[in-house]
Amino acid sequence: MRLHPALIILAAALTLPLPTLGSETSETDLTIAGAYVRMVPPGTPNSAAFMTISNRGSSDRKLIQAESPVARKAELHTHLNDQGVMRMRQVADIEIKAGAQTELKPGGYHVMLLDLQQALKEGDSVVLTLRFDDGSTKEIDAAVKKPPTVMNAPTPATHGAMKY
Ligand SMILES: [Cu+2]
Repeated sequence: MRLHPALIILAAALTLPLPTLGSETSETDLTIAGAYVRMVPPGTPNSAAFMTISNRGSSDRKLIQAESPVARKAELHTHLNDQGVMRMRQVADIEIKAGAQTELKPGGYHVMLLDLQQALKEGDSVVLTLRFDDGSTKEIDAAVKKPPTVMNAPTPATHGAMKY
């Protein structure tokens, strides 16, 4: 049996890797959903941002930096249970494993917004810029929301483990 030469060429072309497509998809391997910033009473110096980061790529990624125009400084934090007391601690990065997702949520990882430059009213939208270890950045809008009333999460004002 003989294949038509044109079919052979077509088959070869279909199996060729497409390098430009590969590098484009690495830009979009990370998606961010459900981003919000905790509404805080006026005069509160700090707040926090939460979201779910999904990594559809084949390599582990790390969130390494965050910034926002509403805060003088943004840090990556986690919560640790220190002998029954939940304390916040700064971390160097937040990992998002390949094919998995990492949730930033009250009581866990969060983007700490320090020294707020403006009041955060419910319904406001806050711009966050997130930088990842592959050099990519994402700019997202996070809605300002009231904290869930069901849980007794520590507020930024009781941020005992941190020095300013
Ligand atoms: Cu914090």
